Amino acid sequence: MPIQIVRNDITKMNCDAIVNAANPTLLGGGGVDGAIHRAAGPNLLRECKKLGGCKTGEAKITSAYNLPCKYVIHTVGPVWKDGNNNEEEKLIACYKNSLELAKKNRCESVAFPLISAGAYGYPKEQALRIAVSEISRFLLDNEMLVYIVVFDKEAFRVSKKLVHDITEYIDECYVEAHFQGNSTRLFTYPLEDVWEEAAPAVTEHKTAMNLSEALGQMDESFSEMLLRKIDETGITDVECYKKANVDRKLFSKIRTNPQYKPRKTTVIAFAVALELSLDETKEMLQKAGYALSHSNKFDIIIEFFIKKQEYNIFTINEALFEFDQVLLG
Ligand code: AR6
Repeated sequence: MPIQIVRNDITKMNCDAIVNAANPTLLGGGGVDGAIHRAAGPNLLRECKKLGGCKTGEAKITSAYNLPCKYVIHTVGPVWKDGNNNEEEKLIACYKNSLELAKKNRCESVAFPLISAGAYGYPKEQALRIAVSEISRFLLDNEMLVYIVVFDKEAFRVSKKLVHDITEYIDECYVEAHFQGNSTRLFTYPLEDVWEEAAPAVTEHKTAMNLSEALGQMDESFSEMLLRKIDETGITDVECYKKANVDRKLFSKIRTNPQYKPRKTTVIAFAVALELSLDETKEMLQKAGYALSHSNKFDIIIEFFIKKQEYNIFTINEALFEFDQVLLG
């Protein structure tokens, strides 16, 4: 998954480079800067002293010494005043310059903290939005695994309104599932979803027809349906897997093996990338042996977004993260 949002201490990240939210002196400080210097040991400060500081929005690279990564990329975020002092532009530059520096140093994986979202006071929601959109932009033209490391859950709050809407939708769906009696079992197994649609109050013949039609549909595998949908939608393979937040290697495995058995989150990621309707999403899931259930929070959140035709995978992942669910891609 090219962008992963994880909750961790960045000094524990085992990747090629971690990014430090530094200050213009590059001589250490509090927050993530302090944690990185403590974990790296005094040689990091020794090297930083030779760099002659760093301007806001720019980035410089050093070795990582005692840290588990190879490099530390130091960038200086803007201090938040009121949003009218080019704060956004400067924060965008931090991500852009850090990623370019990582690329120049052949890093395959990089971890970012939420730059400026601590002592520098940038509103966390906006800081996260900028991080996600700048990293996504970079990944359109580059292959890299980029982590956004969130230290505390409070730093990662999706909009209250969205949380409220999702919570309401989850409640509604649970109630609906409750009134359907045995629906938990019915919804749990993929093939029983077929029965859900085929069984009620129809003749045996009709039921058999529907079932054979449904089985007929299963002739097309997940991989075949995915490739067909990509063709129909007119997007390129690259656009599709990038939008799905899926890496190139996984996509090529799916492409070359018509019987590839993807994870459920991968199927949904592609459904979102292709902006499939809810019915098409269910069809694609079914081909991979999965279903959407109303007794499962993850599934309800996915349904919520697809029904709203909100297909930004990062927004969906932020919401899944908020509700402690596994992420897409
Ligand atoms: N791992 C991951 N994220 C962390 C960690 C950690 N170990 N520690 C804090 N964060 P901040 P800034 C999060 O204040 O706003 C320093 O003194 C934290 O929750 O570290 O860019 C520098 O020297 C927040 O979301 O950086 C500068 O003077 C995010 O990292 C100034 O602070 C950034 O918080 C820079 O301020």
